[in-house]
Amino acid sequence: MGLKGVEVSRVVDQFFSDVPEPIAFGGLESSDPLSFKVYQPDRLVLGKRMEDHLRIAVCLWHSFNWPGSDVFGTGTFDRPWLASGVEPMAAARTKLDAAFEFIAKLGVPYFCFHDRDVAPEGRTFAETRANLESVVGQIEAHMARTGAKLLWGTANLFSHPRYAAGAATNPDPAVFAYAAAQVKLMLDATQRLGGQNYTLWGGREGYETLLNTDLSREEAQFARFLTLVAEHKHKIGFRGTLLIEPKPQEPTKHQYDYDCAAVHGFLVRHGLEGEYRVNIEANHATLAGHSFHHEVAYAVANGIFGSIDANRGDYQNGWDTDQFPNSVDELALALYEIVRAGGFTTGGFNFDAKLRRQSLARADLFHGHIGGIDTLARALLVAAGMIEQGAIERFREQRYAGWSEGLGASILAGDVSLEGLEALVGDGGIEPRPVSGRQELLENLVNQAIWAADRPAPKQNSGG
Ligand code: XLS
Ligand code: NI
Ligand code: NI
Repeated sequence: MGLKGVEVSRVVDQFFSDVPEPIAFGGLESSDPLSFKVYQPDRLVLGKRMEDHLRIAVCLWHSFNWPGSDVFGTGTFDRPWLASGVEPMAAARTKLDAAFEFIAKLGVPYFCFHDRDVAPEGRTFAETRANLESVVGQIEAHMARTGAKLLWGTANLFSHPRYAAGAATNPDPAVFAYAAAQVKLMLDATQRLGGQNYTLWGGREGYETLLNTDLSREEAQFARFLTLVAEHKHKIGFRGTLLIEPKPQEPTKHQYDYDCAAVHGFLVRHGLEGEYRVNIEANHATLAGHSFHHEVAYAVANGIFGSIDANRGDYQNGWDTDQFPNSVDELALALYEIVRAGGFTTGGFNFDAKLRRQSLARADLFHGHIGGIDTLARALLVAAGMIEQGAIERFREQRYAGWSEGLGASILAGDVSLEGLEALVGDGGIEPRPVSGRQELLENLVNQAIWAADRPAPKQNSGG
């Protein structure tokens, strides 16, 4: 195509001109597809603004740095800055213009990006670093102009051929060093931009075949890498949270950060459990054979819950389809765990979701996000309803009540031995009586909360 930089910036001056106004709340009665049906940033839910509960972010990779290609075909999307022949730094600038126009029109508070989404790799590391530094200055200006904030930054340690055999877990220490240098730069950039978290997704930290893989070496390397990152965080005084994003496979056959439990075990083995939390992606839970609800509940229960990559998979496909979420039923259960645990601290809902390859219209990016945001908002109302109603929580508490007193408390305190328990049971002093788990009743309560959330917002609770 060979567009020159100047021409490209003119093309994207008002890239989303089909969507002239910021997206507003229209309510369920509105027939305008470019309006929110449920999401009202100022609406109070359990005493907190919807926007502050959900902390929504737009991701720059799928939405602005992916051309709509798949393994069988080239890009289908209208993304002029990705055309071949465009000068890379001019392309980066116009891409950012379009991205921040989108974020501002969508009206969400946060965004997330990889170093390579915004700044091209140069011929040398020094050139790459200079590219990133210059682009970070432009991001700062966009943030000041629009008020958008950085939820998290991350380094792309998987696209370049040097990372084919992994980054931290590469058999070549030179690749480890290169990855470390890249993360150092991006962690610095994240801090400079006031990022709330820094994420590491180990896309190629795993293996293709065990025949050429030394598992124990790779684990030690990975632990060393994550320790270096945590040390640098403290050295520069970065106050955000370090996050690890579990995913079981894809692109490699097996990835070490398989799921929340595998990550947690790894962190504990290496004394890093106080340094990292997890960024849980819905579709990655599906790929690991778990429900999203399970992954969130596991992270909350083990004190490592951090942030969410919102999307959904396809239950018939075994890959990361990254579709926009649209199931209130599924998200309500995850939100129930998050809200009852006190909600996000530094985390939020990042839309790590991509359009389908045939969704060619520029406005489709709005439709994907609007639908996902409304689904989250409705799921939040359902979760709040479940919490306010309280029956599920009461049942769970009462189910374990025996552990807070008498026999249960003395077992947990270590006051009774196996022999002691045998004596107690043998004396006939203990006779367990099975009780109902009440699953159907509890599932009905969830459905009732889903149906009840259809009621319009009470007047005193609705804001602008
Ligand atoms: C890929 C991951 C990736 C991370 C960021 O499957 O979800 O997009 O979120 O590197
Ligand atoms: Ni992700
Ligand atoms: Ni993913």
